[in-house]
Amino acid sequence: MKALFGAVSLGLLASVLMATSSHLTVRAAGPTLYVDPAASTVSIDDTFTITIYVQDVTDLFSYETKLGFNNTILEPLTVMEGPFIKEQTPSPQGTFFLTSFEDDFVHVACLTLGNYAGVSGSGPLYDVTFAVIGTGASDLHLYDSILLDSSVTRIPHDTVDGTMVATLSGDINNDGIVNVVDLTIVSLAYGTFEGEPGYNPDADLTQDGLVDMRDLVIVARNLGKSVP
Ligand SMILES: [Ca+2]
Ligand SMILES: [Ca+2]
Repeated sequence: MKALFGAVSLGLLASVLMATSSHLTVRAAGPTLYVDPAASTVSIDDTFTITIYVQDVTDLFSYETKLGFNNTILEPLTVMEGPFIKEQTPSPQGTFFLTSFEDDFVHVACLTLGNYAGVSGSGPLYDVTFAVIGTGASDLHLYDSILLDSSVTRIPHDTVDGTMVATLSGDINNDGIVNVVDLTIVSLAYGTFEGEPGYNPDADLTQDGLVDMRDLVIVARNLGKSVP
């Protein structure tokens, strides 16, 4: 009975691993810096946050990265150090975390204070929060990255960029402005369920199969906004 239970558990584990790996196909094994989420869709005038992770690193003592973005769409607001080194370092002095906002990239460096071992494994290095100031697509491009171990040796690694798309939420007819035309399109479909006559998937902004007040509120909240 024990053997049978083991076999079933392994089968379940294998299917869970397969389901998980399908989301990780862009990253090979080995030390990698990557942007999470890999792809985002955000409305203009909102803020959004991405996290830069390190994967499968050994003895990470310090690092430096640049994160490039399209400055007609994004404006960086804050950079926050993540827990990967900060909360796992054996150094009682902790880390020193530096950021600077340049025209079209965020420059980050972080080091362990004192002669201590680095941190191994995978985890978040830092978060960047952006204001969305325009519509369109932007790469979130990791480049000029340096990972150092505690003997000041460079750790070879891959980088995987992210992307984001900024839209004007509530602009149902896609003419670059949210106005009474968009409100009226929602109104004409108001109260309809998916599959019913009159249901308009474009008006169902929440994509929950019903056009109701929640959809109207999204348009109303963005009334007057336009693409610059
Ligand atoms: Ca419109
Ligand atoms: Ca809806």
